Parts: sequence; C-alpha cells; structure tokens
Amino acid sequence: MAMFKKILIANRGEIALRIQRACREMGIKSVVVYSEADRDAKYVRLADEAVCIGPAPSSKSYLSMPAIIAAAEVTEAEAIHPGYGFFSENADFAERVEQSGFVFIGPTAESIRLMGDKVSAKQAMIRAGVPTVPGSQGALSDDHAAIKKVAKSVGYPVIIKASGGGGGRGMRVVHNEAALINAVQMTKAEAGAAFGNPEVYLEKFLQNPRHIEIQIIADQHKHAVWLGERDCSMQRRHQKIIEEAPAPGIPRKLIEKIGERCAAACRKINYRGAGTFEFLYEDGEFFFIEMNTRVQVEHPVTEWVSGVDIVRTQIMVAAGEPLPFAQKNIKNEGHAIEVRINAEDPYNFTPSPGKITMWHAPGGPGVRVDSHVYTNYTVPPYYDSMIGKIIVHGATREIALARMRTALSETVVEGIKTNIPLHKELMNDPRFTQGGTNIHYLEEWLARRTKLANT
Ligand code: MV4
Repeated sequence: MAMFKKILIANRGEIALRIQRACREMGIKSVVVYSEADRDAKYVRLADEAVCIGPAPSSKSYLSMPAIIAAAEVTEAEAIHPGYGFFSENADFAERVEQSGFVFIGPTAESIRLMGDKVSAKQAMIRAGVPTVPGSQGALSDDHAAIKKVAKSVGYPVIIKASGGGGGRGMRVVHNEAALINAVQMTKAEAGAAFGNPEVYLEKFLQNPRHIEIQIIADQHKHAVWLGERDCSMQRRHQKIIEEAPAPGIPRKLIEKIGERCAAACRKINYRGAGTFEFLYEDGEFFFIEMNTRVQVEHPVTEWVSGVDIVRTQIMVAAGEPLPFAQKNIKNEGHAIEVRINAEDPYNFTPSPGKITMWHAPGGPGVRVDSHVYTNYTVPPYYDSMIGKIIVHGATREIALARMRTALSETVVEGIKTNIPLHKELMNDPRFTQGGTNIHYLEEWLARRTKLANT
C-alpha cells in the first residue's frame, strides 16, 4: 500500500498537535476535527483542514462516530488516527472506520477486543509466556468453595477485578475469607452495571508494587520490537503525573528478558501498531496486568531514549510498511523524564479551567514541550485537565532531574492554577530523586503534606 496522502485526527489537545506534526514531517495532509469549545486551539489554526463535529460535550463531538466518519468522508481522508482516550481503544469504532473504507491507525478490532477483556488478555499472555499475577484461571465461577480455594492458594490479601474494567475501574481488595464471597458478588453486580459484563477474576493483591510498562511496536509482517520500559509509579487516583525511562534500579537483564517476551507475544497474537504492556514490579519480579492498545500520553520519554518516532512509526505500519528498524538497532541512551502539566489546584486537584493570560514554555538543551496552549488561550472546562507535557533528557538521571528543575523554573503559566508547584517540590524530594518509589508514594506524600499544613 502507498503511504497515506491525508489523515484525519480524531482527537484534541496536545496529542492532536503531536499527530499533526508527524503528518507534516511525513508530507501527509491532515484534517483536524474539533468541538465548538476547541475552535481556538492551536492545531485548529495550523490545520490543513478543520471540521467542526459538534458541541462541547465529548458525547456530541469527539465521541460521535457518525460525526467523525462523516468528516473523514467529506474531506476524503484515507486513515483515522484516534490518539489516546476517546475512541482509541474502542473496537466497534475501529471496525466502523474500516467498514467505511478508511484505515484505523492502530491494532485490529480483534486485538483491541482481546486486550479490552482483561480475562482474555491475561490468558493470551499466559499462553505467550509473559509472567502474570498469580490468581484464578480465567473468570470466577459461582462456586463459592472453588473461589475460596483459589483465594486460599494464592494467599490473602487478594483483589477481585472486573474483566470489563481496567485502568483502576471495577476492583476490590479482600483481606480475609469472611469478606470474600460478598466482595465477589458486589464487584460482579457493579461490573454488570458499569461495563455490561459481570465477569470477574481474582489475583493476589500486591501491596507495594511499582508500575513499569513496556512500549512495543509491530508491523503487519510479523515484526515486533520493544523500545524500552517506563516507570509510571508516580500517580494519584490512577492519573499518572511523572513518567521516566529507564526505570531506576531494575536490573537491565531482567527488563530485557521481559521486553523480549512482550515482543514475542506480539508476534504470537499477530499484533500490529503501537502498544504498551503494563506490569506491576515487586521484589524483583514482573507481573503483567493489562495491555493498552493505543499510543500513550507518556510515549515521548521512550521516543527520547530509543530515538524512535513512535507516532511516525504508527502511521507507517498502518499503511502496511515494514518497521524501519530491527530489535538490534534499538539501544536506549540516557535518561528521560516527563511531567504532565494540568490545569488544576496543585494540592487539592480541583480543575482550574479558564484563560491563560501568560504562557511561556521552557527551552534549552534536552528540553521538549508538547502543548497546544498559548498566551490568551482559554482552557475549556469540558475535557481532561492536561494542558501539556515537559519532557527532558540527559546522559544520566541526575542531569535529567537538573534539567527538569531548570525547565520548571523557566515555565510561566498565569491566569489559571497548574500543578507546576507540585512538580517543583517533587523534583527536590529526596525519595523521588533517589528513584524507585512505588505506586502509593504520591498519595502518602500528599497526605503527610496536608497534615503538616494543618498543624
Ligand atoms: C493490582 C494491584 C495490586 N495487585 N493488581 C490499578 C489499575 C489497574 N491497571 C490495575 N491496578 C492495580 N492492580 C494486583 N494483583 C494494584 C493496582 C493499583 C495500581 C496499579 C498501577 C498503578 C497505580 C495503581 C494504584 C492503585 C492500585
């Protein structure tokens, strides 16, 4: 297949701009779609073509399949890039895009479905030799004795997870047998209501893991390559705020072994496109939990250490081209850190939309800023609060940290509140600068901070 001449970008914000930049570099025209609330966005102004697809609420614009497909038809785009969020992991959307004669820039609907169902995803990984968290073999039955038996064999505490959940939705931790059956029944009922699928499974609950993920990319010719890992443990309520690569303090040999397993799993399931294997890492061991079948917010840290342009490669493989590199060409160099800049109160996290009266982005060696905002831009209240990302790179983690401190000190955002003060504090926090904090660190740190503020 020849390279696309025109791509429609079915997203908004910084990722719409990121995809638009990749298209421009590749000589591909791009169409942006926007809601009435995003008329003044930078990528709309910079667009080759722009189509308004509806009013501000996502349900009437970015989550309207007919509006997006119609926009692709009238502009004669050949392919649709879904970005992250919205329709990016919606198998029905991928299917409708392809049935309408466009290429979906992402995996097949079949792969999205396989990974969207957490029970089938885990079973596929077990078959492919990727280590998973000990637990039930597939979904739990209604046999109380059997449920108690599997919980006892993995040992308490255990966690009940909805097969239709993911990303922290539909989970319940159980500390003893007395609470088990009720917890299973409650999680099933909630999962049926929330996801239309009451299926649940059981795992040993890991108490102090780190969240480490492996970035992969695969073509349609059975080539799959892993590009490196990211440590995404710094999060609050399942919202990551800092990501970095490589993951501090984890033996390289072990990461290489896991990375190879992920790439092999992609070949085995005939995966194509970019993807991320999420792992919990505890006591020197990796346990697969979920796979994301989209480009992620934090892809730039991997782009920087690996030298691979992930969005460009997504477009290439969607057009049927082979990967332009082999595994032996991938060498991670230096250290990259990303912070997410959110329009929110830095300590109580209430959203802070409104007009940015002054925006000044940082620069200098080893600094990248992915943001769609500018001075006098108004952050709409309808969507995610992320207004941009600062990514730094240096030869060592220490240099990367120093560059991030400098970059944050140069950044000016006036008119709205942002979480930049929080990032400035974390970049000087001894435990964070030492490296290797777990998924609970930020919430514990915030709790200590609140206590101090109240005394
Ligand atoms: C777990 C876990 C502990 N043990 N599974 C939360 C999001 C979803 N992707 C899976 N999650 C977890 N699964 C077992 N067996 C702890 C979490 C978890 C978590 C994972 C990654 C990043 C942040 C988290 C915050 C709370 C809980």
